[in-house]
Amino acid sequence: MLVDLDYFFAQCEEKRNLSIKDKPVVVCVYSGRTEESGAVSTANYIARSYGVKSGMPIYQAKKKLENVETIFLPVDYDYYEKVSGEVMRILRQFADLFEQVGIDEAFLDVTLRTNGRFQAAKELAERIKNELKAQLGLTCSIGVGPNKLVAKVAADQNKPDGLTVIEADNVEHFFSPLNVERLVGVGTITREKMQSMGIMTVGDLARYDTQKLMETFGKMLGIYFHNAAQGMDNEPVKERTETESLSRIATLKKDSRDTDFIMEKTEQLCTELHVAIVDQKVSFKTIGIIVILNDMSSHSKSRTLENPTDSLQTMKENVRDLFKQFFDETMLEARRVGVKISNLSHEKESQRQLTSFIQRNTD
Ligand code: TTP
Ligand code: MG
Repeated sequence: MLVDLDYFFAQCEEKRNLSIKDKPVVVCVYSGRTEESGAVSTANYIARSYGVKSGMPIYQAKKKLENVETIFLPVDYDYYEKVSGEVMRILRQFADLFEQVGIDEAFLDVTLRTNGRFQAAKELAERIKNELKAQLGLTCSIGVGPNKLVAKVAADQNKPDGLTVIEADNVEHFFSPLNVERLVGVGTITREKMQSMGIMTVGDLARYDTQKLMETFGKMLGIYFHNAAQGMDNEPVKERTETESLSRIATLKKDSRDTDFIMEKTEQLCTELHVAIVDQKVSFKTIGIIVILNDMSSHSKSRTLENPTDSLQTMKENVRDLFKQFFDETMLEARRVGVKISNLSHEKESQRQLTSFIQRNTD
């Protein structure tokens, strides 16, 4: 399934200020040249009903909303990132395999936990919607399908607050009347080109001569369009660690080279990191410390373990050792200290489930 948050940046703004919810809300990227220069990042659905869209110049949006009390706000990426983190943390719990694809979108492979049953997937999607609503007060649109492409197109079908389930047998029926630009990878230029070839709908594209598609768009894209138009897609949901490493750093209450005093602060950092890795189901193999000394010079020291682990105890022990070693080599005091883990790997749980699933189904 694909989960896509509705009018995300504007919905985040509504979340922190409920009083704007019943008004048009337009989130803007101000370029700073003049007071009104810049573009619309996104808008809530009330503003959209006046014709406001992502990418539109701000003055144009203002014109469309001329006599309407409208809330214009500047983008606040840090805040949206934070909300996004909370959303993803919830979504991840519902997936066998999880792949975030944008600030407000993620693919969830739920094949194992639903035994491949669409009815169960639909119920799961409803639970996800309820959970996001209850915990964060946010709405999303979900598409469920036999593959990523169909799930994505389905998610776009009923917005906002939609849920669209397309079973394998229904893909052709669902896809063929759609305008071609609904397909992932068909932008304005491609759409115009296709229209000039008489291809208006996905069905038209599905029936179009593959050879000619390849001649017009190149071999790779031609084949892609041909397959995509039939709803065919074999891309797996790819688990990935968003970050190669995770770190936390903090300022000490006073400059120090006392390992016990430093460990008091550092143990907190370890605990924070531990929460993050348990959450993301990752293990680390390399652990390091970061030290900024009172002469403002910055240092790091790390060691690589024999095997990956997610143990908090191991983390703390190694960090303490590293600090001891570090202060053997310097006379200065630390001002800021940090912990960094790298060489991250996903725990094998999803892998194991997948293998047993494949085995079960090929027996
Ligand atoms: P989208 O998911 O494409 O849009 P949306 O969440 O605002 O609306 P929808 O209900 O249709 O899903 O993009 C996610 C965020 O990315 C969006 O809230 C703001 C940002 N964005 C831009 O800044 N510029 C753009 O042109 C687009 C499309 C999105
Ligand atoms: Mg969205």
